[in-house]
Amino acid sequence: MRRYLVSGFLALLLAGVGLPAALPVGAQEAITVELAPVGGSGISGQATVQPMDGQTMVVITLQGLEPNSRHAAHVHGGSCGGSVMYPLTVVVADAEGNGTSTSMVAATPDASWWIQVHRAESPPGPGIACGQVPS
Ligand SMILES: [Cu+2]
Repeated sequence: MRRYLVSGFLALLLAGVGLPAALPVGAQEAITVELAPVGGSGISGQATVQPMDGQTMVVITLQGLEPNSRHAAHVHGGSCGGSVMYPLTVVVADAEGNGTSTSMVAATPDASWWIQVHRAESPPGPGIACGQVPS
């Protein structure tokens, strides 16, 4: 029985399951956060939240943005409308409107984290996509 569990786990690791091929030392399992449209924006995507050594790497990917646009992103506390807990790297869209951002946050994630991307860079304006880190 145990052997099956172990080999199943290895198969998941080998299959990638959205993880880097080799996790950095101290890395824990990555958490996927669905970023849903806010206010009928039509913008959605995902954030990958990867705790490692007391810090957290947050990688945001969004589709449907204006080409070559820039968007402030934050970890908000308690809800999309909560106060900013941690600023994140600005999301930059390419010519096809696909946006990415990679940040390191000096804290570990929990369900009080809501990841939100805003309409503009500065001032950020309203949220366009937001999602809660699952507990
Ligand atoms: Cu924000």
